[in-house]
Amino acid sequence: MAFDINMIKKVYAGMDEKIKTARALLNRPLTLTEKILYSHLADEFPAKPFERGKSYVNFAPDRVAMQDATAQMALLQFMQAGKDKVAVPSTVHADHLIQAKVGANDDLKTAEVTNKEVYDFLSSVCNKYGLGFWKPGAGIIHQVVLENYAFPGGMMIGTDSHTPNAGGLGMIAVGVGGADAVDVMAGMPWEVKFPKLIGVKLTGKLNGWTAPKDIILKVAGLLTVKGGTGYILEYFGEGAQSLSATGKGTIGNMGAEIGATTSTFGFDDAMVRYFRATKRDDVAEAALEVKEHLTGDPEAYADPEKYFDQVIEINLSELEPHLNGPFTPDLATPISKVREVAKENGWPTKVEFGLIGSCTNSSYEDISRAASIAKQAVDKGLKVKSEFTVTPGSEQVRFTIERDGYIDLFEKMGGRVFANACGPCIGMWAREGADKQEKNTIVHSFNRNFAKRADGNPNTHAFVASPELVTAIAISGELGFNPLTDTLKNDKGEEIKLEPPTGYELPPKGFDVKDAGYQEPAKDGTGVEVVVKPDSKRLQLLTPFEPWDGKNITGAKLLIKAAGKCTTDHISMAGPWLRFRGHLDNISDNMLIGAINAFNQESNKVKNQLNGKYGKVPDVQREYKAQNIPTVVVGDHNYGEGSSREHAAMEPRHLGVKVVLVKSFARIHETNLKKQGMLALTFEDENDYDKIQEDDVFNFTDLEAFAPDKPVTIEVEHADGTKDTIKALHTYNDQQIGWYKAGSALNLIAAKNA
Ligand code: MIC
Ligand code: SF4
Repeated sequence: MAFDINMIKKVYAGMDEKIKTARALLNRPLTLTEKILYSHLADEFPAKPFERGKSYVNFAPDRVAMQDATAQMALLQFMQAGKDKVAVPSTVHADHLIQAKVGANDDLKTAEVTNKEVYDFLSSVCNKYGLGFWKPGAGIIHQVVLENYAFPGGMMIGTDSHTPNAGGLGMIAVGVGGADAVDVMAGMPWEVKFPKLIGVKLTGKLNGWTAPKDIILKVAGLLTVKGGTGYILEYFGEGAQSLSATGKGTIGNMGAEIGATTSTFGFDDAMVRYFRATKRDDVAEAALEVKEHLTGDPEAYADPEKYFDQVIEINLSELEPHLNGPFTPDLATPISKVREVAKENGWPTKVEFGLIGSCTNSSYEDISRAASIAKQAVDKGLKVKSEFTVTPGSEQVRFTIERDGYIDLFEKMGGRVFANACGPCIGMWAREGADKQEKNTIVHSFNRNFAKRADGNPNTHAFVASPELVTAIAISGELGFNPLTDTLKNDKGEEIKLEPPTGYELPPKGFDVKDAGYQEPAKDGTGVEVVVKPDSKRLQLLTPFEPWDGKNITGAKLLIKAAGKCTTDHISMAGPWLRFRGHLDNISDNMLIGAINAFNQESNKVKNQLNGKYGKVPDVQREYKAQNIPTVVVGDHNYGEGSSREHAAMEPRHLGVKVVLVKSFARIHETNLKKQGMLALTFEDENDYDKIQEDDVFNFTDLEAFAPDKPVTIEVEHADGTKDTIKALHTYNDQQIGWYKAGSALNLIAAKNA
């Protein structure tokens, strides 16, 4: 049911020839990334090698995966594309909409009632158009993909920024917006700039308390949240081969936190073991037959400086466990320094919650290692000081860890198990007392820790660490607790030192599951009815966006100048708003409500230039829209960092914002804006950001000549009558200018298939 071995064999059958051609074209040995990219070209081989970071390339991905919070909008768009069936194997995963409150069973039952309309919609669209549907409770998209679909040398896109999790099994798996997924499902290529490459050489071996998570926490500290933008990270070396496949998945997953396009690893024994354990011996056999194509050429790894644009080397034997945070995933502190740094920064050191699991860290290895720490607490009479929760990544993992006694153990330690879903990781956490907005600290093994993300409280300081370290810290209740050196007092008053974690890479008794939660689509879906009620609050059919009138934009007012970090969580918040992910007008009421207004340092309070009054961002924007007045959003660096949610681009489009002008963009968000027919621009001179004032009006003077590589001129009129003329850059190629002209990329597809 789950995967298609013939599709995989077909990919492998073509690889030999394509890789030979690519080697001849580049006239040198190849990295793994180049092998996978060049064997997935949608068009003929080019006459010259692609230029990294410059050439736009059309690729032909093997699969598409979507999660429920993004699939709704993607599928609503697909329904407009005029196709009967998806062109490549595709799946939808119901994971984001389940709220974590009481515990797995109750929460799942509640979700099935509250989200019924959306689940019915997803299930029927899947059935109609030939997509596999993983029902609520089946697990989190990235874990389910790893267990069922990922394969070395493959290429996949997914409407979720953590899709690169599948890089753990040697895939090029990339997070995209729904409109990109629609292209591929409609049988068109997926376009992306040929990435630059970072080689990460891992030497030595993890030991003691260090886990794969610490590798990516360290890398995030080195590269920062924007250091990976435009890059694929390729991990290699003996250290890489010593990691489990799921450990590699964790590293790939969190590549999203540094903005990387994806991360990948060469095929190795750990992957073979994982395929066998997940009952995919045939994938292992097929991959073994072409194994030289599924890893980089030895020359590339022997002399990485020549093959990669940047090289990082990490000695795993010396790596320390890390805690990253608060409020940003790249603030990396080795555990031995946390106490000191926390004091300097005034971070609350009492830990209220330890949360393990999520798509990032819920493998059998993670859980068994964390459980070995929990067991010591139970056996040695240590009272657990923080609350503790576990979110399994899939039903298969949950069923297996329950069978092997780990759930029981966590419960004995005082922990709670949430449903196999995103839950607290995405603000779907009904945390008691969060509304009081008290300053507090939590530690989790998830990937993101932006303000308000887990519980909606802006004062929650969230730190990211490995599950084993989170468990130890939860037992101690103290942020600075260093299990390598510190002791804890037990109920008899004895000083106890925790032993380093031990665990199993894979379940010794194999994986097991009763009902994995998969729904196979109907063979012939033509008769399946898809229901979207006209008065629904959660689903709304889309109306195509207006095409560009071909004229310069003039008289555009500044809606907001956002200061500092403006992630997709600031632009289109998740948590309670997830319920409107299928209803563009309703979700637009969250547009930019988290962004900080540079003129008053407040969120959701901007000046309405029509009456001088301050109002909520969406309200003010709706007033401009009502009067047909175009507006501009101005932002700082790495604007739109984080999620793939295209709502962050569709909401401003729907409400009449015309331009987003920033110092720099995160990759997925920039593409999302382009696809939805918005103008995504960057300041040629970053300092021009400072020239923008609260009452500014923008006139574009040469947009009528919009062309690739040609900067755009903007006249900025200030309230005092003075003017500044500034230049803005863009990265639109001819095709993307076509989207802009048509009003959106989808308008073009729909016209073609009409
Ligand atoms: C996230 O981790 O932020 C999410 C929620 O999974 C998002 C997708 C979404 O907003 O639906 C992502 O990472 O792309
Ligand atoms: Fe879900 Fe969190 Fe993973 Fe996103 S990062 S897919 S919200 S578990």
